[in-house]
Amino acid sequence: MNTHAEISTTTEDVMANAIRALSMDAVQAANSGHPGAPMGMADVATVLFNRFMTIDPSADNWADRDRFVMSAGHGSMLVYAINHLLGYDDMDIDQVKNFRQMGYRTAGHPEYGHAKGIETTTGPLGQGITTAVGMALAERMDNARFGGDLVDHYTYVIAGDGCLMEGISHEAIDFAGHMGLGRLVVMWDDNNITIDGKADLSTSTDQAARFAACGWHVQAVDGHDKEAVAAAIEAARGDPRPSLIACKTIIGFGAPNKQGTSATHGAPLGEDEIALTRQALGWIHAPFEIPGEVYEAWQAIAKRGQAARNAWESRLTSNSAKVDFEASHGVVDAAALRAAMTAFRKKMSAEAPKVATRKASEMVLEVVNATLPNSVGGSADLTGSNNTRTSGMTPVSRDHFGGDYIHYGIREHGMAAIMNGMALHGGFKPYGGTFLAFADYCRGAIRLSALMEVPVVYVMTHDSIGLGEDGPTHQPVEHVASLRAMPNLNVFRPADVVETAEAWEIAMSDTRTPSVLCLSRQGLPCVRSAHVQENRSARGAYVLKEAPEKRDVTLIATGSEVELALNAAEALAGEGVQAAVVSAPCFELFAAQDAGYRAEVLGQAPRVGVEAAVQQSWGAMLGDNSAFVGMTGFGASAPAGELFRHFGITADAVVQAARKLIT
Ligand SMILES: Cc1ncc(C[n+]2csc(CCOP(=O)(O)OP(=O)(O)O)c2C)c(N)n1
Repeated sequence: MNTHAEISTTTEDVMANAIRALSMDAVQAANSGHPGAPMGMADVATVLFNRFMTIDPSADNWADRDRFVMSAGHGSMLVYAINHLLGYDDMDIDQVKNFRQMGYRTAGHPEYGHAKGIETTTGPLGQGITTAVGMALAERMDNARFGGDLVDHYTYVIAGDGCLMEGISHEAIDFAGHMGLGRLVVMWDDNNITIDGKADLSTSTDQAARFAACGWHVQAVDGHDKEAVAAAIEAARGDPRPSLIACKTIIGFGAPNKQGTSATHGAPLGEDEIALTRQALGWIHAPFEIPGEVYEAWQAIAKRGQAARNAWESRLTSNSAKVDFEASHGVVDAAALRAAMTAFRKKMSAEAPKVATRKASEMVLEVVNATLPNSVGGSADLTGSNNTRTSGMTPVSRDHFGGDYIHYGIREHGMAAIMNGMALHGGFKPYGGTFLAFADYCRGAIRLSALMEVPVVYVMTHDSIGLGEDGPTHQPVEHVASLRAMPNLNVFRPADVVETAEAWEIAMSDTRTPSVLCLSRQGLPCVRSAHVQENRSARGAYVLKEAPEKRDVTLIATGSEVELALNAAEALAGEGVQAAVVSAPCFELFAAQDAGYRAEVLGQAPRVGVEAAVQQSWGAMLGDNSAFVGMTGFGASAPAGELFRHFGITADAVVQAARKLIT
């Protein structure tokens, strides 16, 4: 491994100043952005990359690269400057000059998928450090499966005061310490500045003591003393615990009148201050002009990484687990999953069990987990309620990274971000559970799953007042609608065991869209007892029961209310009313169907929607001549059957609503 012995600090000073210059000039050109953090952390980042990082910009997805996460995402120019200097082929100087402009990769905050070398989207403070915990966990788990010849890398994070103040950071550091994630190194930009002024306006936490209490290795250094920083990173790498390095820095380092103040945090320095900064740093070059020898110094890092990757490729070629390694880091074997799920559905349709969809989900997962070797389950301390652990799964622990089930503890937000990190790292297909009512606790990270197009699966059980006695704190009412409001998120609410299997097949095969499965606590009859090859849920909604003659009304329902709609249709038939029943397990997939299919399913007749939740999100399903049977406020604490009657979500209510519409 590279050592720091032969590195000239003079060169590193200039390398760091190149980050500073690009950052202040790009922010000035954009007339917006955050120069302070990149200028303050330029020395730390330079030492990290120059002496420790092993990455190959010509193979940005190389599985065994070190991961770097800029958790303080507002300091995005640090990432763009470094990636430009390293020579990533999609980060030319034009990208830097057009920081924050439409059509360029240099977005306001680093966005995964926009440019190479961005390991995760950051900006919402606290997400990066927690996502990095997921990456560091995945590294150890992958290492346990394939050994150090193929998996042997570090996850480095730069986090600011903001990241450490966010609540999610505590979930992250507690979990990482408990798991003993020794390959995780967090460099805290300890500059005591946030937006409103000094960080100590709003915090008095002894961060070193907090991290130490969570089982971390903790050091503090002057973040502008490169040898001290290097020694600390060296020690961090050698310690079996996750490491915090508190780097005392000056925000906006180099700007003579503004450094050390919140004025540098999130505004251009201004032409005059920039001119003075150039003088102070001894940086004589024009904006966006980088001397050849500075590029050379940075690109030596890339060359070193390329050599390391070539050596790794040779090791992979001769490794007996090559095929398995590549399969686990590739996309899910959708054909195998489809075959297994189709056989399972056929069996279920024949047996037609009445089970809660959370139980159905467990039955499905037995097959999913047997079919996909790299699925990793978990729950935020609700394993027995979420039914997420299947037979043969073993818990992951600091002594057993070979496990495949994660006890995330009571850390829903952390769980969601950690799953993002595992999925981004590669090698694993994570799913994790909690109660649907606590989806809001995960929301910040679910939003990043959706934005990054990371297809993790959220198992959200106890999906309505149907959970009964736990009462309104635990009864989701607005959650399904609010999740449906999120772009690029598939929200499934399956009606029975067959739809649950269909939902899982779609969720686990997807390569770009995360899924939330909303599952019932209460038992639900099998409404799909006639087997068909087709995965009907893939079209989002479908006619479950057509009216024998021309439709008078279409009843549209999801999840537990499909049973009610079927009963209502039968009652209406007794009165000579022609009612069709549409099951709509996934509104998003339905919206993606062609207009002809949607019109055929929804029909011309008046429509009644039924869902034990608020009406919002039903607009496109219902149209004008329609009614909705659902919730209008919070639930209550009582047995489930009583609650459905109390809130008027019954087959009888559906019948009445239909009658009213058609007379
Ligand atoms: C969840 C979240 N809340 C608020 C913000 C807005 N915000 C961006 S940076 C920042 C202050 C961060 O302070 P610090 O981490 O110390 O960064 P520095 O001032 O050192 O650059 C805030 C509040 C955000 N990006 N994310």
